[in-house]
Amino acid sequence: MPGLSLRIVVTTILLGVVCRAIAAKENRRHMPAKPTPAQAAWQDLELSAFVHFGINTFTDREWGEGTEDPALFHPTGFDARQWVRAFKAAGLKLLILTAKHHDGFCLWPSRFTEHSVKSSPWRGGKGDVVREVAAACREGGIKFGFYLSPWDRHESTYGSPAYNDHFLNQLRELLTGYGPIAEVWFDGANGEGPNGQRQEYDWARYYALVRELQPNALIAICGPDIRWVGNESGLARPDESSLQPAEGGGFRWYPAECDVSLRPGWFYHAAEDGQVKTLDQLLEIYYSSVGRNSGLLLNVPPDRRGLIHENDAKRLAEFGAAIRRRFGRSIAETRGRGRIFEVALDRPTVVDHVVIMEDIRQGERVLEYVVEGLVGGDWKEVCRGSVIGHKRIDRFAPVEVAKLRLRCLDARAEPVIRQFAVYRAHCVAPAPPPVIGGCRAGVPSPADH
Ligand code: FUL
Repeated sequence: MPGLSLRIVVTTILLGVVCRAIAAKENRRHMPAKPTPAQAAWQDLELSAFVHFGINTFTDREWGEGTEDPALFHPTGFDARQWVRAFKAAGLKLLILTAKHHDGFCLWPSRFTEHSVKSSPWRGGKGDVVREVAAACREGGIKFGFYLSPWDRHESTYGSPAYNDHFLNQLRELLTGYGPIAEVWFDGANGEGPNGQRQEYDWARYYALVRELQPNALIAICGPDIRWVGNESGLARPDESSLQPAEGGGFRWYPAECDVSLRPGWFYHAAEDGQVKTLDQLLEIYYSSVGRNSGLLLNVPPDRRGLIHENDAKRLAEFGAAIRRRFGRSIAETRGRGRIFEVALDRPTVVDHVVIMEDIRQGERVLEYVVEGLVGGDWKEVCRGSVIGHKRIDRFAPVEVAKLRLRCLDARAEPVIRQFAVYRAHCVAPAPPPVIGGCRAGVPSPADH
């Protein structure tokens, strides 16, 4: 009967609509927020390079006064391609350059100030560090972004409303002249300008300009897309979550970034050539940042030649090789949806690491998990944790297992595991890195950084 089949079709459609509405409501209840596509892509990068380079490189300082003579900026062998080669050896996938630090000296020939590379003897005043670095990144297949300090100790309008226009002019130059920008890093430091005045930063206009001119760029630190982890040691919390309390209640997606320098200072100082972090220190940082659901932004400051110093380049290569050695090839892995994920090994095998990833595009679902190994017929716990998020790396004392399983003990919604992978890294599993206390959670205010 056509009438009956029509009723069946209509009922089926209605049921489908109702079910989808209920599912969507459930999903909203359980999944307070999800990443934007750009945030999810950024979390996949995991490793980025921070490059502090500028007038301080030539004055041996960390913070310039703003009164430095631009003629001091004179790298003798500047080669951005050499930077990119060194960073790629370490597996770094994005480079963030200090286009302007607090001293106000611009690494590009800004039309809005004379305090820039155009007043320096480098490349006869025709040079543009930002252009060469952006081009080297494009050529090398890594992403490019910039740090632009709102605090400007040189600019005479600093401390007045006119400075916000000046800052926006400079921001516009960087956002329009150098191709795709992956990340804009706004440092919130706000000291006195040349007139002893402080500035009220017009963040809303800064953000609007980035959104307008580079909609795929993420705004970090004093910005809405990427959060400062709260220290400069490369340490995330064991339960570092991308779900953070939002102003006005609820949650927002706000992943953490750990910025840390390969050397004691952010800028290059010859006296620190012997203080490049050791491979073990770097690996600890990797575990406590990337291994804890955070991005690692590793600062590597070029020297006065305009090159990554040999000691740093060597360490970067060692770091990349160590990561590849440990995590280049898993013994076994699985993925999927559900609560329990099991991998059977061909034969009893010694293992010492697991790498767990959620499909964060579906949100951060897991709240508590345990990993167990089948040892002589019994399931024995090897590690446990709470947040997984984009990536969680757990290491444990080597143990011979026939099978390994991940059990999600608590979750906001059905876990979607992108990867549960098992490794034998052949390294002594050191004591777990320290748990940090006193770190700020949530939204950094400009004044905090
Ligand atoms: C801080 C700055 O004052 C430091 O010089 C450095 O740039 C660091 C990454 O951020 O706020």
